[in-house]
Amino acid sequence: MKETTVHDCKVIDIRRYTDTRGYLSVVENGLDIPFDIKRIYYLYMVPEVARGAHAHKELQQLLIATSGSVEVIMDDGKEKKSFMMDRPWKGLLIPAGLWRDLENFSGGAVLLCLASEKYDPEDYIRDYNEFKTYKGI
Ligand code: T46
Repeated sequence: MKETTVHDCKVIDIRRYTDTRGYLSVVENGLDIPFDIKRIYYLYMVPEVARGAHAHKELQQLLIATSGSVEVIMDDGKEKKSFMMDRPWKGLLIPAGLWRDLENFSGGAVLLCLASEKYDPEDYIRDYNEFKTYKGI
């Protein structure tokens, strides 16, 4: 996890089915993403503030802006990469060991997160210097 870089983040196309009634997108365990989903949560009614500002030691995630748009800035301590999540069929796969900042939530944005682990406050690194030390930088 300590070796992951921003280049290990991947935007994937989420399966979608459409007909005259609109769209349906699906993420299924064992089929669409490289981890089992143990938890889901979502961010919404976010005012003009930044969220995130932490890294996870073990947690893997898939982030989907199911409505509106959100900028996700990934950081491996050496390099940053920005992902504009603005389509409900795009998912950002985030491996463990990377810092993330969530910025520029549009009005009405909903950011859905599918997570590989249950909630564990011990998995968070919330201090950037500590993160750099963790990455051996
Ligand atoms: C992440 C980004 C995208 C819980 O009690 N259980 C949970 O499963 C989660 C995710 C949060 N919480 C509590 C802990 C805090 O008191 O909810 C409060 C807000 O959490 P946090 O400040 O971590 O929120 P964000 O938006 O900065 O980060 C969250 C996730 O925590 C994080 O894993 O990657 O969304």
